[in-house]
Amino acid sequence: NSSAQTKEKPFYVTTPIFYVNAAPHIGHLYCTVLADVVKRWQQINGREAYLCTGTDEHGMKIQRAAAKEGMEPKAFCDVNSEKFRSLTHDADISNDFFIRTTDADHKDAVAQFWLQLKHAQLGLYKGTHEGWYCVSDECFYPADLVRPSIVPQTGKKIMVSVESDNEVEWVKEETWFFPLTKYKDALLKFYDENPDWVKPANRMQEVRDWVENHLEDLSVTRPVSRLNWGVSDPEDPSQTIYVWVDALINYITKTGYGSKWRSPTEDMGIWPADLHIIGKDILRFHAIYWPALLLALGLPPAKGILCHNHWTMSNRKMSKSLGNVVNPVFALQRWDVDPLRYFLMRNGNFSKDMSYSNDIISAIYGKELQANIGNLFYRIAKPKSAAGWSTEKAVDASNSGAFKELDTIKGKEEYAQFFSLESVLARAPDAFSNEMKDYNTSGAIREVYELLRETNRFITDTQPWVLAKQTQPLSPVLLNWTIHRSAEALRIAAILLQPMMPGKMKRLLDEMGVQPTRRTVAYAKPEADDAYGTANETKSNHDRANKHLTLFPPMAS
Ligand code: ME8
Repeated sequence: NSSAQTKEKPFYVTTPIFYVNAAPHIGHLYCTVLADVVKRWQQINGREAYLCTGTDEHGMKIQRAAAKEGMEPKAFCDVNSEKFRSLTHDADISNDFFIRTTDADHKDAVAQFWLQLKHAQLGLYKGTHEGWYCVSDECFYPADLVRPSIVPQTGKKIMVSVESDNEVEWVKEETWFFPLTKYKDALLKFYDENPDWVKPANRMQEVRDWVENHLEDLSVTRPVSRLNWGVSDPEDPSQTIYVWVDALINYITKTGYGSKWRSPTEDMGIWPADLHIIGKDILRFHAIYWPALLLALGLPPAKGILCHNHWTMSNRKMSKSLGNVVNPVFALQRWDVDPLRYFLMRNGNFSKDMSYSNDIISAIYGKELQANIGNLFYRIAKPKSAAGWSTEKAVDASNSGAFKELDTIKGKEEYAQFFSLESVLARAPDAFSNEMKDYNTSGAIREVYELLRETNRFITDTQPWVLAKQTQPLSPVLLNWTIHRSAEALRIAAILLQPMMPGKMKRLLDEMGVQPTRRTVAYAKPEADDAYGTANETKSNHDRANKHLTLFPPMAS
């Protein structure tokens, strides 16, 4: 049938795969939560979606880290990879795949990709390579991008990368080369045809500048004498494949490359990815090397790259090498999963570095989660016997056309406050979606925050608890109207915030009696759902007020 034929390819989003030389930190968690939010956003927009994350386990950096611990590399990787895997679980990440580059299917995919690359028309060639190699960044730097430095503790003179400040060492060796310079025109053409390929735009410009001015052929193996922890060239076992080539291929492994497909004439499953989410530190690998490698095989690159900035502690990039890291496991325990996810998505951005601080999280928790969402939830979902209203009755009143009675007072100055929520209620859902189109979670959250703040203000102004006791003819309908508009705002906000706070928003929507099938973005507009309400009257008021209605409990400081 034709609908099956035209069925949209599922959305496929990826995170970088993380080095296992040390335990995860907040930066890794941020990127993974962002990818999860993107995936869940697609899902509540009705699209099938997949998320791949995992760990990068080969290469010199890991080989040395394992040796330092006196461990076999694989055993070392097992221990550290597990920390990343359990973090995805603890942070409620809905990843479909957790890839390890030591997985058999991945090593097989790398070997096949390698052979295709070697025998491609503009394929690999062998030569002598010399240059400055940085083990910490796992890449060579051109001579104009290194500088002398001194190790403060020892006074030792070393050379470091200008970009990352990490130590570089001079190496000269026989390796295979990828003729990257021959792909210059193809890359520039690709960027021309896809001007928004890398977001934000200044990052696209950086990539372009690099391709125009700094392109060099890429040394893509290391002699096995120097590096044996990796995938070796099946035809030339004296060479181990460069860890970055190995790592980038992860994005196609789980789509079935090597096992189900090898060329674009076959069904590539969920490839090409719709979005690679990466930090600015690894832009060049993703925006230059990776598309060039795929172009060499005639395969399509991902449809887009989202490049985020870094979390800092005391103004320095949080990094495993520097040791100034926040342990995400402790942070999750301290703040709980959803509040931490909310904070990361609220303060994450693509234009400047972001500072991590418990004081900031604490302030946001109090002001936005407890006093705004939590308070509105408490006000709206109060049991009717205590408050004199119910959302169920309010929804019924809306369905029965009772609000038509209010037509007579619309536009009258003394009733203005009753209609003061309408404009923001109408605007917020689209505004949220627009921000999410650019993956701007921070802007999206701001829209919902504004909606809920206005709704709390609306309730304070209209005083439903007073209306509930009044006996004027319009009082009952005004009461239902006030509760209905407030409940709509809360229901819509909860639907939209599901990707950021899946657990808390599920509870909120459950308590409001919103049916599970009515939690998609299509329902996130006023009057889109005509059958919900806090019908749950069986629990004692005390119980509900003190326990069940506290969405964001007080934090121990
Ligand atoms: O580069 N703030 O792995 P990696 C925000 N294995 N995000 C941060 C961050 C910070 N301070 N520090 C790290 C590698 N990240 C390679 C990737 S992909 C085929 C191979 C995040 O463990 C950010 O997304 O160093 C960054 O790009 C990534 O972790 C690098 O993780």
